[in-house]
Amino acid sequence: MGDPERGPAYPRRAVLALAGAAIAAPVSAAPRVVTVTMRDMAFGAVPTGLRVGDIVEWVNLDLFRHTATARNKAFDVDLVPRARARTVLRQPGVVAFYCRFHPGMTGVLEVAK
Ligand SMILES: [Cu+2]
Repeated sequence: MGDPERGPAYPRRAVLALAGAAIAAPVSAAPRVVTVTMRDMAFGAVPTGLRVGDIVEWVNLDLFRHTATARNKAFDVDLVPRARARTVLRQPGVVAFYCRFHPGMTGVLEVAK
């Protein structure tokens, strides 16, 4: 009579321990990956709510080579057509960026702490 009840007790304890570990993990610290496109000679919409540690993936969907160049030199990504690359946002602040080949292409990232 004792054996059938004991059997399942061990797996159940293990499951509880795993659940506790999951709750303790710093879920809010996970960086976000957002996408900014280059298409038709323009940058696409820049997502809001960016924070330090988030990652921007620049995606060139255009027929031309473009760069995403920060005016404060925080990043400078050079992309041939169909290429993509990632930059990590390491500092808070407002960062204006442009394309070195087409200065009319501009955008702004707002990064919170
Ligand atoms: Cu360009």
